Amino acid sequence: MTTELSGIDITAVELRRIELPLVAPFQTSFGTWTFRDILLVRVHADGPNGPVEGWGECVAGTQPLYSSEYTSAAEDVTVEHLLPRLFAAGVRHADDVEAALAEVRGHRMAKAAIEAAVLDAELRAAGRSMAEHLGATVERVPVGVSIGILPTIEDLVSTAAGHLDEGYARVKVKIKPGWDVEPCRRLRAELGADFGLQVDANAAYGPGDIETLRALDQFDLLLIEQPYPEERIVDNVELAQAIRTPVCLDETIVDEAVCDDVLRLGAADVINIKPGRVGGHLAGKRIHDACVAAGVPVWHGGMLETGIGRAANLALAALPGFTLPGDISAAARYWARDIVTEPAVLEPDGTIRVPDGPGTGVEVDLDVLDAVTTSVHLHHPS
Ligand code: SMG
Ligand code: MG
Repeated sequence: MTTELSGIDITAVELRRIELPLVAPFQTSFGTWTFRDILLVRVHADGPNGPVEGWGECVAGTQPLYSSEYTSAAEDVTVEHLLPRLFAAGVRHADDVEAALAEVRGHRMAKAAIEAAVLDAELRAAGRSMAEHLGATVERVPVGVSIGILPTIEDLVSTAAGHLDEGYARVKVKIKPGWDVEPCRRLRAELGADFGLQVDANAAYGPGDIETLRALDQFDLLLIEQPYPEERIVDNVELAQAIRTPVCLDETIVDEAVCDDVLRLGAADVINIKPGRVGGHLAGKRIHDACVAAGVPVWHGGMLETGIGRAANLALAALPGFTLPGDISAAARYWARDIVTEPAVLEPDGTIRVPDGPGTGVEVDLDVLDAVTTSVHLHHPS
């Protein structure tokens, strides 16, 4: 990453909460999401050629169920602890956001949204795309779709078949104890041996479940994602040795240091990168680089983002180490309407185009956004 960008002077930061209904309920081992309650960060700044703005999306959920972070906590820490430090440090470059906020522990999703907004504004000021800035090597990225736990296995088979017909490069199925081996068996029996299939447990299992997890080996899965709780790193080493299915970590990888431990211990065969979870797209890029150096494949996760967050994710997912399809689906998979930016669409070959305009390359539709906004506050330096 270079800092040849000339920087911006931040004049104000808008924090906006929006609420968007999902097109269908999304159930995981930890709960069901029917809508998204999202904190957006909008940076207003002066650039070398005049005023610019940039947007960042916080991926925290309404409740602290996927991780300890949640939307109201992200808003609170941003107002009380992060923006005062951002302003006091006089940050002019996205590269400097992480250091300015470092003394606040954790709260990576909140920090990531601030960094994303500063980066978007700085790149728009420079007329440069986020994809190019991060080091993208492709113009389109292969994508899959993540399917929640459904009322019946028949529903799952027909939903998966529908997404494969649409052209998605693979499907990911949420699992939990009691909804694991049989759903996979039926998917393989009815949809064939050849399509890309992976599963995500969202930490619902423990070492006592190893026989169930080994039973999944027969289905030739691309990977099993986050079988055990976030902190159980050594148990993952044992699991990775005990089963054939590649073990992937999501929730565990909260930053570069943990990723380093995981790589050194051999606790994962594959790493899921979510910029929000690791504190930003710049940290996400560094984790990508570390995984590439270690020979460990990565793929881009998703947090049911709007077009704002998804555009930034597409830029990162275009880096060369992202060799597996991402959880970056078309807008229509998430939202019945909204849609706060031009919608991401699935290409017939199972890819989504990486925006190449300045910053994230998408424009926010303020009329649509205003209609779904539940609160908005403007914060100024000093
Ligand atoms: O954005 O398509 C998406 C969702 C992908 O399954 C997805 N995300 O653990 O990977 C994961 C989950 C986290 C969100 S669950 C509500
Ligand atoms: Mg996951």
